[in-house]
Amino acid sequence: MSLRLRLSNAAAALAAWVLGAPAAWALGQGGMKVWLPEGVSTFAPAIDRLFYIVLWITGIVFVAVQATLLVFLVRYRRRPGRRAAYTHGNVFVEIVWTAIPAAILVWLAFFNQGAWAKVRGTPPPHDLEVEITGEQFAWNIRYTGADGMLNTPDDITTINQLHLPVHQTVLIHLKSKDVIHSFFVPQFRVKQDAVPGLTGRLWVNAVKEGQLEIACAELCGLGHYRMRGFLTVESSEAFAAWLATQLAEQNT
Ligand SMILES: [Cu+2]
Repeated sequence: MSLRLRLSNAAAALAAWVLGAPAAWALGQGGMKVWLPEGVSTFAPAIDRLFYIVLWITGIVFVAVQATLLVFLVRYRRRPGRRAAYTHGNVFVEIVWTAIPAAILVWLAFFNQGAWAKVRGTPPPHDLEVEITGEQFAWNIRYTGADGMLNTPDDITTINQLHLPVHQTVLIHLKSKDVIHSFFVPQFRVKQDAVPGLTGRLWVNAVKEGQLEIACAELCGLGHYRMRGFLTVESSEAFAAWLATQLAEQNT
């Protein structure tokens, strides 16, 4: 490779390394949604904060490591008359670079214990209960009827249409009919496997009205790509009206 080509490659790599990570970070922070879509659940900010802490730590280490690599590439490049030296490593340095990430991991775990307990611990009292069952290749949604209980004759069911009232705590029972699916609503920061034979329990409280999508985040078969649900977060009144329409349609 010619020196010019090598230099231009190095310059391009340097630009990608040094500019790429902070630029993407800035875009993500600026609401341009490069990293994450807008978070619209009550626990989304806590999850995003953890995400960005990890991104900052790994980003700084990444840039530092790549910059060092570049400096070493230039500084210790092959030169006539200079022999390579053999080194066996340095135990002290290895202990340090193992201990620091370990300490960071432990710190992250303790620091985010509260967020974990909130999202995955005992769900808060709920206003609404929904059962969502994954199936090759659709989401079956089941609402309690007038009796407020699931799996009774007055249930209201839909396929791929999930409506939720805004600012209400919804308890979701997640099931699967056949294979492992994964219920994923990026804006909620919710992703949970639906496992046959098990009922997963999750909860969400949406803070903003809008149209979202449910993705299946587990390769569940040939039709996986079209396993797509539509999620509407709306006012309690609109939700009640929609549910009444569904019930009327079901009874005709
Ligand atoms: Cu699936």
